[in-house]
Amino acid sequence: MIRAMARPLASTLVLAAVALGALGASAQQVVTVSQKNRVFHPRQVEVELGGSVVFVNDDGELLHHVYSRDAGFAFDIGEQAAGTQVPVRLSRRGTFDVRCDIHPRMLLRVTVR
Ligand SMILES: [Cu+2]
Repeated sequence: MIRAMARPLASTLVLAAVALGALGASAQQVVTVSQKNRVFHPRQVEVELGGSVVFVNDDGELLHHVYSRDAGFAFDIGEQAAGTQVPVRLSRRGTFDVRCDIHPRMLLRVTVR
């Protein structure tokens, strides 16, 4: 009798854990920033702590190379081919600048709340 009941209970617990995991993932904010005509669109974004900025190269055949060297926020995704997307997760509050190593005029300001 005890054995017969243990199984459905275990299945229910597994389902609950999966549902919680899905909720946690959907709660994390994802902001898309496009790179087109050698400009970030938009040029300024706000993202919640733990969220991500997804950098999309929408620029025909142009390479881009997104990075930040601001203290505490430094990252470098390397050369990014047109048509690709690269997510960057934000794990610290503050404001920092993002630039392109190939096109020095490109500038994006990111604020993590
Ligand atoms: Cu660029």
